[in-house]
Amino acid sequence: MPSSNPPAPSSAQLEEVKDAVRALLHQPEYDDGSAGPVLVRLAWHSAGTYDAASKTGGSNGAGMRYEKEGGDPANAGLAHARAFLEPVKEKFPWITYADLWCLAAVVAVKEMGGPEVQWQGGRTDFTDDSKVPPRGRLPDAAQGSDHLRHIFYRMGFNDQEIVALSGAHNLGRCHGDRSGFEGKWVNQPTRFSNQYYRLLLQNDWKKKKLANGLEQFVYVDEEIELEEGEEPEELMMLPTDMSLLSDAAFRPWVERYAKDKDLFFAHFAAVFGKLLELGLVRDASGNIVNEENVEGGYQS
Ligand code: HIF
Repeated sequence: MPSSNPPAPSSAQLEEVKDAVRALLHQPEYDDGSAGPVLVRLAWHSAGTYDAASKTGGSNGAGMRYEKEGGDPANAGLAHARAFLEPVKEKFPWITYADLWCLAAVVAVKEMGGPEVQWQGGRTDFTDDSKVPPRGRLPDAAQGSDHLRHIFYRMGFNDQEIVALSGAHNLGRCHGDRSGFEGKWVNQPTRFSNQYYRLLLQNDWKKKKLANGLEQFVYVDEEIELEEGEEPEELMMLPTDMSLLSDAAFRPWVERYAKDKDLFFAHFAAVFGKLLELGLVRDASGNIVNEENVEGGYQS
């Protein structure tokens, strides 16, 4: 590590960044009023390119700033998340994009009522696109449990971890102009809970073919109290979400997390923390050991 690198930030400096992220979460004009869900998705897509066999991809580098990764159709819509964070990067230029994207998700999960996810900084930013991972490593929501295992085993996760991670679909929604799927998984998509698992189990999900040819699963919640003139809103599940129910190894975890919110929170915190560390090689003092073409990194 060249000695011109800055010292690691103090916890007070990190707290300032976290405060700035907290301050931008409330976005009355955007989606369901919060930047939180799309920030969680940004962090996950930055890390979820990891391939354990070749040790490539992962949360280092912030490769989505380059067309090669940012322009991947799998990342459609994440420019919104990056734009939300740009003023924070401008105010605190010492933090790398790669660290900021992961930290913002940790702040968002907590602020939306979720658990505290362990986070460690030190990620560096690529200075060109030569180390950006190839496209095609993120999951395809139209597929089933074999595909989920193929994608998440590649990153080093097991079945329980796949189901625990999946609870993040409590948050946010699908957008026709991004993924082509439409709608939200739960009624309150800006509050972190285990509702996703309960709805999966309780409801009678019906297959629906969208005008673009994609198939998703839908349910209209009759019990929800509506304001006068309000239409009942359809909730949705992706084919990959439904595969958690039909798969004999996944389903017991869906049942446990539906019943036990504390267990889900504990397991989610652990697995999301693990996701954010994918692809990082740290030395004994926690600094990320990286080669050429990067910006950031702290003094050893
Ligand atoms: Fe998602 N996910 N995800 N996802 N995801 C979408 C939206 C969000 C998959 C597909 C989609 C995870 C796993 C998988 C979030 C967080 C996580 C969308 C809709 C699709 C299609 C995008 C759009 O149209 O805007 C698939 C196939 C996954 C493999 C199981 C993670 C576990 C659940 C890893 C995860 O953390 C979040 C948050 C959103 C909502 C984004 C928003 O803009 O509101």
